[in-house]
Amino acid sequence: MVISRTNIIFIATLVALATLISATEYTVGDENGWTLDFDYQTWVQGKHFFVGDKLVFNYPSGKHNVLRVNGTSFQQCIMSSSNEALTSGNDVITLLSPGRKWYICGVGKHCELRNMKLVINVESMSPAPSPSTSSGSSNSVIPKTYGFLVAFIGSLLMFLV
Ligand SMILES: [Cu+2]
Repeated sequence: MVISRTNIIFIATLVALATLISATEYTVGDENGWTLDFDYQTWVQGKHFFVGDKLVFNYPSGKHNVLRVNGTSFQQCIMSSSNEALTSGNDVITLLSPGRKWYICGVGKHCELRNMKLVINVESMSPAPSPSTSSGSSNSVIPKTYGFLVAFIGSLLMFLV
């Protein structure tokens, strides 16, 4: 069987689109952003983070920063020189591997005294899209729309290439 260039492009497009759609972007603290005295422990509750998802830290540049640390540093709010700080004020972190991830603010005593610390658990795989058992839920509509879109763009490309 000969795999044509068209087929490869078609499949690659589908894979790229599927990846794009399945990745979720989480704005840490939602509209509050990355700030003082916010309860990030509660914010994390009920959320499921998967490899490929993104964390967005929003804050006024210069007021805070974002450090990825290990569990011990997280508990004690220790910043070692090896920790590279993100400082743009719109820092996007893509979750590349499963497991626990710890983030703190390295400015002043924001971690120790003002609760600027976030711990999440990244899961390795997205759950398989389940057929809409929850009837009436608006969530089930979106994947179907995207699925149609992917199929449409895919077939369009097949004709064009
Ligand atoms: Cu801070």
